[in-house]
Amino acid sequence: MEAPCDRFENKELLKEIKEAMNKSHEEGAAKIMELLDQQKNTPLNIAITGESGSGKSTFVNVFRGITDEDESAAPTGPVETTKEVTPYHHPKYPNVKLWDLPGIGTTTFPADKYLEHVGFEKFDFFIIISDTRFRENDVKLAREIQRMKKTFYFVRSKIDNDIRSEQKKREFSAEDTLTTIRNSCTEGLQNEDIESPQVFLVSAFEPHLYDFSNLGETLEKQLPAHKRHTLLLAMPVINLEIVNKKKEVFQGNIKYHAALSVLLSSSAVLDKLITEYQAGFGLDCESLQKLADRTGLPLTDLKAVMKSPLTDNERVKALFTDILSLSARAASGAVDGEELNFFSALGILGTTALSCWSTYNSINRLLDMFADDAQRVFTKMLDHVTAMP
Ligand SMILES: Nc1nc2c(ncn2[C@@H]2O[C@H](COP(=O)(O)OP(=O)(O)OP(=O)(O)O)[C@@H](O)[C@H]2O)c(=O)[nH]1
Ligand SMILES: [Mg+2]
Repeated sequence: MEAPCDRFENKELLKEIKEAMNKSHEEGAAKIMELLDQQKNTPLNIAITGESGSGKSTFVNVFRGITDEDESAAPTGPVETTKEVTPYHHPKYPNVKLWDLPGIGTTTFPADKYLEHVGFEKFDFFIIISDTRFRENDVKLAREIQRMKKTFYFVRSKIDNDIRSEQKKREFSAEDTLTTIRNSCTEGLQNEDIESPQVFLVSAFEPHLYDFSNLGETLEKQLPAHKRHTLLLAMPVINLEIVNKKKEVFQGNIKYHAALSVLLSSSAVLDKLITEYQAGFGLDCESLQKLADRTGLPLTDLKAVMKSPLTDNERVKALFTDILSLSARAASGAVDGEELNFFSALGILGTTALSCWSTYNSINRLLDMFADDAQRVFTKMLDHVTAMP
């Protein structure tokens, strides 16, 4: 599998940076910034469709890590609400949009006209949601999406309801219930000539359970490399694996940030990076508050497990300066040529490369701190929700 950031391992890009570096450090820095910005602004458009009441808008909100009560939430409820094609930005990554589409049955369009109406070309993939077996409209739509050479995934929603009603039976097994639902959905779709349908059983109220993680993993694997990191950063933290993957995405860029911060000798690079890490891991004040609102876990309990200072970038930077001086001392003794190779590949040499190297180490430790916090916050949240009656 390709690494999430392999666009940046592209020799052409390294060459571009090196050429700019040969002109001047400023031009080199500007080139690195341009490429980082390009990467950050990669658009990802996800279409959420399905019949009325199936849970589309709720899914849109969960994916964006917000509650249905949030002022930017897609309206949800037992009466029909999604009537227009509506994009919802991810709160931290405006380049990521979830499009809440009216169910095909809510419109008067046949499947082909429906796809035209919603502007199918812009979507990276479709998620077709149903809270029962998939019906005629879902199948027609899937066929049409396939004809348009686009990808679709089936989400069978509200699995918590199924589990709850089955639990009342004497011979209850969650595993068997899930297998039965999964097989019935898959067979139903296969009978309608949908080849190897990808079906995920999801509860928007319990995204850490059932197939939400599998869905995320599948989307990630099947997206083109340059979109993969965009998805990973925007994904809500629903398991510890996602924390690790987000960390890997961030790690892939550290050398560029280290180079930038040295070339520009500006603390703004670090400021931005801290904000990015907090946003990606959901550790900024706003995301933590939303997590608290969603789970009923007091914000103070979440903050209590964190080691990174929450809002105060000055404190993070002070910490960083300490780490930096430690790394610099270590670097003065023990840097070998190989460790500096990636900076020389960018066209950065000599003592500047040494500075980049220690900054690189320091940012790595900073990232460790945020990733560890994200793990602790997630574990705390999970302990809380699993202890709930
Ligand atoms: N138990 C349970 N209820 C859910 C889940 N997802 C959505 N619901 C509920 O199902 C109802 C409909 O959800 P919406 O998200 O508004 O459905 P929609 O597909 O956007 O509906 P329209 O806008 O009418 O097309 C709401 O009352 C939700 O709270 C879920 O995973 N579990
Ligand atoms: Mg809706």
